[in-house]
Amino acid sequence: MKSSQFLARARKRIPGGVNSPVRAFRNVGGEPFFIARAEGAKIWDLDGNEYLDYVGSWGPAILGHAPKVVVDAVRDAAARGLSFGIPNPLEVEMAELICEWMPSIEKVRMVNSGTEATMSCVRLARAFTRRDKIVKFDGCYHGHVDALLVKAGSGALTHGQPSSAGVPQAFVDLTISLPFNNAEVVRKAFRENNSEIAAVIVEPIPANAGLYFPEENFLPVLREECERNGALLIFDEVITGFRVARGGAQEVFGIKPDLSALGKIIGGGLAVGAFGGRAEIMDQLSPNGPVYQAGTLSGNPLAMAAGLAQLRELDRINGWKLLEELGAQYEKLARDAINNSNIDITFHRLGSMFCVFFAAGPIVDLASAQRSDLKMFAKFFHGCLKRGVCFAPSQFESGFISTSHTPHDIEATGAAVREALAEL
Ligand code: KE4
Repeated sequence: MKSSQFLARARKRIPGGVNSPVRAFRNVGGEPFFIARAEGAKIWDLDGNEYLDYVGSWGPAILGHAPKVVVDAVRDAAARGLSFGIPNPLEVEMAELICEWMPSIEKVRMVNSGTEATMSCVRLARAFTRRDKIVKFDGCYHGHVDALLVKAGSGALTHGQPSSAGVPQAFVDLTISLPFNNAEVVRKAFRENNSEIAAVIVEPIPANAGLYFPEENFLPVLREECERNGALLIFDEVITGFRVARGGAQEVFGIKPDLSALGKIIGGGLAVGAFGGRAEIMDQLSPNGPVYQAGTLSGNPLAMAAGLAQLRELDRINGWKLLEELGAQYEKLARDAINNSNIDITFHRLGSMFCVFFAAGPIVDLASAQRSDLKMFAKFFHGCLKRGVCFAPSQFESGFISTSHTPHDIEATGAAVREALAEL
């Protein structure tokens, strides 16, 4: 069966035909294709098309698709049992690796998605501080947690519902969403709410309204203000963790959060999240403390085997160095194509993450990202797709290069981008 036939069937039994909204192509038009298989930097759809893939499963595929070390590890683990609900050695090895690579994390608990990770961080912070209010930033996306679906990014923004229906006003009232990169507004929020703010949660490098960066003083001000007011600083590193550096964004910026949320890469493509931080905070969790949090499949051996294999391979090949080289090569080609196009475009890249905004810069927050011309982006997306390059089907996402991409793949991508821009 072809993609269109599966899509017709899917729409009958799955809302929008997809199990996650951003896959629906609503922001770019057209119909999503269905994957037949994926390997390395490439994906093939049911209709016989081959693409160079920069969605990368939205971050997990940092080694590319079906890396041998990960597939072998999953196969070996599966032969010994799929899930036990009884402690297994691999979850200890994963906890030790995370704590070694991210020293701000003294204790960590595995969960099954980034959403569970951020949700658990919020509950823990509220219990530890005995406060209720949470500060987040417009356009940052932390999963579909009720408390955080306020002016959220990613699919919520893509589909025009940054503040979701179904979240009680009482929850919204406890969430303060501020513009990113505005230190004065953060200070003001603490002055106005200081004894009530439990935590500030932030994507240290926002990647869910497109990709943009913290200005020099911004993250340090968050750290200072939380310290001064007895609130916790939560870094949502579900995307940036182990991607932008071995120790994530907290290593890049030299800032120690009180709690971190992780996901994506640590699962090697299987469903995994994790949250961790200072032991005195984490020990508030059941069974040691009064904060309940649990999960049938948390730390299951398959997901642990996949994540450990991926992280260890990334370290063995010093993947971050290769990703920087490939990213720099792509940036040069993309900037040449953009300069050649005479279109208002802002290109952002950090390591293997990149984004093409169809708007003049500077782009430093959600408001500036929303100046982007979504119609132009849609044409660009399809122009690249028909040339065999698959970017994220939304202006408000980031692209991901993997260690499986080759310099030749990057050259071909640069050529497709140049032609797609010339066609606009
Ligand atoms: P999950 O619950 O989707 O595993 O993770 C939620 C999450 C938390 N924090 C950050 C910074 C995230 O980016 C995400 C999820 N990312 C989106 C794409 N930007 C997932 C793609 C999707 O929703 O289908």
